[in-house]
Amino acid sequence: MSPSIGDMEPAEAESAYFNEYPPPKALPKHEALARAFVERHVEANRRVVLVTSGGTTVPLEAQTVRFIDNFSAGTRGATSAEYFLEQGYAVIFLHRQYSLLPYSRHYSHSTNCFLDFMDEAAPTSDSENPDHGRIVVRSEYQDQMRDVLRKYRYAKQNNLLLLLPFTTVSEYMFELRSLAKLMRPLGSNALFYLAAAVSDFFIPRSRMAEHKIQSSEIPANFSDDEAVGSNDIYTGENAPEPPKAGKKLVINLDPVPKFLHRLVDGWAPEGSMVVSFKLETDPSLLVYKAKTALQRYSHHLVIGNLLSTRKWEVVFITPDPPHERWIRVPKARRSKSISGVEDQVGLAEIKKGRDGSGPESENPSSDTSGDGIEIESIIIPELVKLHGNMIHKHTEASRG
Ligand code: 9Z3
Repeated sequence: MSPSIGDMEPAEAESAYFNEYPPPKALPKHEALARAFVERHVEANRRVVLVTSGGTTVPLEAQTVRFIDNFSAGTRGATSAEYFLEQGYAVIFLHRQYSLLPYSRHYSHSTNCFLDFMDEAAPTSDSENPDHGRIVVRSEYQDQMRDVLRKYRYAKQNNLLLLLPFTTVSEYMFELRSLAKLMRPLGSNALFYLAAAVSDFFIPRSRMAEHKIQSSEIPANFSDDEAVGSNDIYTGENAPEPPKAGKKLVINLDPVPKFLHRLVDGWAPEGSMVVSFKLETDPSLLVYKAKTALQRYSHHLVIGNLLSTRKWEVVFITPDPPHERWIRVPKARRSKSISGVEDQVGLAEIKKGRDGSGPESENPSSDTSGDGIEIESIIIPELVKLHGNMIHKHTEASRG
């Protein structure tokens, strides 16, 4: 039996994985766009960040009817992209198709439906149709929408934001590999911010059903030459006596190869900064898992977050002291979150000699207006400082 990809060395796993899948149809077009984008910003000596965002799908069939997905809506990625743009970065936004996008995210939630921001004004005497008023933004939203619209238009007009979509986990991998290589001319001005929730498991192409997995037996005397025999249909383990209601489907998934090694050691530009995210649900595991990831891949920063508190706190795990640094939205500035559990803020921090003043006292903010702030407005400026330090060190080192 040939070894599974999970048992191979990183470079071997890379060719085995990428040989198994056809590249995404949109890849050549995305590459052309990214090449031109990178060239423009190399010329301007601008920093460029690749932000990955949203979940990935894991198809169960080659002609995909069903797939496995995850919870990520792409809030972290889309919000972070806006703050990177504010910091003067150009952003390649590699996102799950239909997940949240920078700027338009403010109006695309079902709870924030753009139609609720609009109104029809009273018809005026010069209206073409006396029944038709102009469509306008409601007066209470004018300031907020003007602000978002201006930033959006600025990013677009100055070619600072490149939106590239993917859907499946393999499309994500192909795109990431190509983009990282295309970013090489940027050198240390390149930053990788891997916020996408990438599936850890997949069905290798060689074991994947071509057609829709059947939930009931195909009759033995079914003799259409075009049809697939019921024995050929991938359904995993069938119950010995299939219940009348239908077959059981057992899905057998392989681990997705960890390409962070390849990104850090091969694809990404020399001197660039690589930041990955670690997501956990168990507070007692978060710091341990984030530290292990940093050691394993020898990159520059792991940002750890818990599913339940991710809007209010994250931990920066770095190779240099202080090694573990918590970033929190002060208590008074935390926005409500439907899925969040505020009681869990602080639980993942291993208490060692803390002054007992409580997690909410960190990152004190002089601004006490009480309005909610987004944690990305704290994360990104901190990260930009770290990236600046790295660029500085790299420039010094190359001067000798
Ligand atoms: C994250 O941890 C992101 O912060 C979230 C953002 C996915 C939690 P939302 O889209 O959520 O704003 O709702 N991303 C990385 C998650 C991940 O899959 N990391 C891998 C892991 O934990 C390592 S690359 O093993």
